[in-house]
Amino acid sequence: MIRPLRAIFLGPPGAGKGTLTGRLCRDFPPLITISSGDVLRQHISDRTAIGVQAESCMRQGKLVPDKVMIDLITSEMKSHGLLSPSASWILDGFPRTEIQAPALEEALAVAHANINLVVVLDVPESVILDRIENRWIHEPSGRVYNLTFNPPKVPGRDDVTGEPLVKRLDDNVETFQKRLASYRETTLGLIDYFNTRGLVQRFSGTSSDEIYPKLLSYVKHEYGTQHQPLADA
Ligand code: G5P
Ligand code: MG
Repeated sequence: MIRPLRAIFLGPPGAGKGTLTGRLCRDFPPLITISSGDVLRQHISDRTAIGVQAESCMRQGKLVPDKVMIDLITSEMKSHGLLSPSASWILDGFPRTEIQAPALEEALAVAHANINLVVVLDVPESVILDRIENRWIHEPSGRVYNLTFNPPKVPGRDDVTGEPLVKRLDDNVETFQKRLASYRETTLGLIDYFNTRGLVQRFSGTSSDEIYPKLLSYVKHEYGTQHQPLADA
């Protein structure tokens, strides 16, 4: 069996989407992930027009308008050569509304590269607030740290570049509650949308270390002969 992986990752804020997609890309080298949040943060840092609009939405825990996100992520996929039947990729955080999903599927249908997996992370809300308060990121790469779970080797510095780590503008209790509400209101409906096509696989747990071996084993089993995994867990 040789099958490209074309996956969407869904889950509440702080569920570990970035952490787990990062591990899969490490273990399946040809795999590429695009995080919609990381793309937006890069625009904010570059002070583009999209960045200015996104910053205001993110500060309020609101979603960025669908049209902006659809154009942004499909052109990002295009520039990475992902609109092709042979490419393997994971989208983290996009699509997340019932308007974004069919628009993405339309672009993928033209490229004969339809989504073949939707991963839903079930992590209890009670454990994720604490994660967010302790999160630090390396903005240019999107690498994510947590002061207790995976602290940087040198405090305040990225492990790879040594550059300073920063807090995300939306990682505070008030905005986090709004992000959670937005997830419940919009993204939960999307899970039903993909469920009707038989694409959804749920992975549950209270820790990324508990979820990752299950995820790795599934991906290895379904797609593993094309991407040789480097590690078992
Ligand atoms: P984002 O950037 O997509 P969210 O809210 O969906 O943001 P977030 O917060 O990035 O999701 P995550 O990626 O699921 O969470 O989680 P993560 O970063 O891997 O882990 C969270 C923290 O926990 C990290 O510090 C990590 O180290 C730690 N951690 C991981 N596992 C464990 C564990 O097992 N134990 C412990 N103790 N810690 C752990 O979107 C942000 C905003 O951008 C806009 C919206 O405004 C959105 O609010 N946006 C969009 N708007 C419209 N449409 C879209 N498609 C949009 N995409 C983004
Ligand atoms: Mg993330």
